[in-house]
Amino acid sequence: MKRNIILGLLLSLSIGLLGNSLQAKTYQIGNLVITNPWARASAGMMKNGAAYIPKLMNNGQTQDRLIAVSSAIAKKVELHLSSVENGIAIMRHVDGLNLKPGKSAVLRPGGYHIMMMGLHAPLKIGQSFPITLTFEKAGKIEVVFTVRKSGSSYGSKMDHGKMKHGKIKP
Ligand SMILES: [Cu+2]
Repeated sequence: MKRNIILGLLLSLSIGLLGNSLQAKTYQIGNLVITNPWARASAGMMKNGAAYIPKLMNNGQTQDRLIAVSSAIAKKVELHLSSVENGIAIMRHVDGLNLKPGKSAVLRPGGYHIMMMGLHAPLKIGQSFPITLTFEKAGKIEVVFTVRKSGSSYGSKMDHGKMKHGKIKP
């Protein structure tokens, strides 16, 4: 009888731990909430990588703006926007991303993303690394991105690696 109680306790404890690991990973700075940041695993010798934020919520009353991204993971880290022009998928460097009050923005494959050019090492599944995000009003926050398999439920089917770069501003 006593043993069953202990087993039950252990079971609920381990379920609790499992539940925690499946919970959304969130970061908050001021009125902004950043949920589940992730990066795509890089294939072989690929020197470029991309990082995404499925949900970037602005709970404030005023607009904010993501104005800079930086990390020691690669030689150069920039905010990019992918689009399709004349049937060709391209991406270009953008100055920032507006975050409207009461709305959420998304950084995803095929849209806005953080581009890492000249990775110092391949991004392997399960690894994590920091990127510092700078917002016009809320300020700076270091966020940890988890490396996931490309084509995971976090992404889309669009293959970033096959894209051509548009003009990149200095
Ligand atoms: Cu890009």
